[in-house]
Amino acid sequence: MKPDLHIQKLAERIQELKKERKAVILAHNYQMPEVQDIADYRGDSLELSRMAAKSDAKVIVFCGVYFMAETASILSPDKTVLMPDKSAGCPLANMITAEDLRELKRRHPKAVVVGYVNTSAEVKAEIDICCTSSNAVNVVLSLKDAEEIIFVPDKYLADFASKRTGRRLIAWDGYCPTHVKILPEDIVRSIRLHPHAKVIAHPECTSEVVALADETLSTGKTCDYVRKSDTKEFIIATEVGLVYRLQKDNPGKKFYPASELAVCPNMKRTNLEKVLWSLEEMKDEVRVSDEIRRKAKKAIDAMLAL
Ligand code: CIZ
Repeated sequence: MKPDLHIQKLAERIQELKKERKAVILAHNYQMPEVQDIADYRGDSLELSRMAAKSDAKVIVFCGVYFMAETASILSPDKTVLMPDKSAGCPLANMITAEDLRELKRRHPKAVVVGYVNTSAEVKAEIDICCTSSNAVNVVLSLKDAEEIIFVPDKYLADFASKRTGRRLIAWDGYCPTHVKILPEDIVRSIRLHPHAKVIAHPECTSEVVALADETLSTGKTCDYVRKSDTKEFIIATEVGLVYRLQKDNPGKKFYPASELAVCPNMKRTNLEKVLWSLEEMKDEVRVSDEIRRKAKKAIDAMLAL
C-alpha cells in the first residue's frame, strides 16, 4: 500500500472507532503532522485538557507526554484518559520529584511555590499555584505579598519571569533538553538568512536565545500572535512540530524553524498506529489518584482564578 493510502486508511479507522468509543482526540502542538491532522483539538497542554473537560466525550486520547495526560485526568476524573504511548515522558517534568520539592520547601518554609504545568501530578500536589508558559509572569506578579517565591522546575522560564517582574525567584535547576538545543548562533544565522522575519522564542529557550528574540511566547500565544500579525515571515524557536501547525493555519505566511535539531523524541513517540491501538484496546489508561488529584487541582484552580 502507498504510504498516503496507508495513512488515510488508518485515519478512517480511527475516526470510526472514535465515534464508537465516544472519544475525543487531543494533539499537542509538538505532535507529528499526521497525528495533528486526525485530532479534534490541537493546542497546549492546559488548553487541551480544559477543552476535553468541557466536551461530553467519555474517553480522552491524549497525544502528548505523560504529565499532559495526568493534567487531563485531574480536570476530567470521570473520563477515561488514554495515552497511545505511555512511555512518552517529559524530561523537564522528571527533573523534580515530590520529595525534592518537599525538601526545598523545608529550606524555605515561608515561600509560596509556583509550579510550571510541566510537572508530575505528585509535584503539582505540593505546589501552591500552577502556571503555564503564557501566564508565568502574571502568576508571579499576583504574589505581591509573598516574602519568597519558589519556582519549579524550569530555570529558563523562571529567569524570564524574574526579569519581567523584577522578583527574585528561588528556581529549580531544570530545563527542557529540546529547547536548549536551540543556540544563539542558530538565531543569528536564521536572521541573516531571513532578515525580514520576526523571531519568536519559547520561554523554555535559554536566556541568551530569549535575549535575541522579538517576542517570547508559549505555543498557544505564538499561534494567536502570528494569526493577527501583519508580518509575513517568522523564525520559530521552539520544538519543530509547531511549525507544521503554523504553516497549515497561515498558508500565506512563511515559518522557519530556528533549529532543525529541536525535535522532542518523546512527542514523536506517538503515531497513527498507536492511536488506533489505544482506541481498539482501550489502553494505556492514565489515572491520577483521588488524593493527589484533589491537591493538584487546587494549584490549577488557583491559577485559573487569576
Ligand atoms: O503546556 C504546554 O503545552 C507546553 C509545555 C508549552 C507550550 O507553550 O505550549
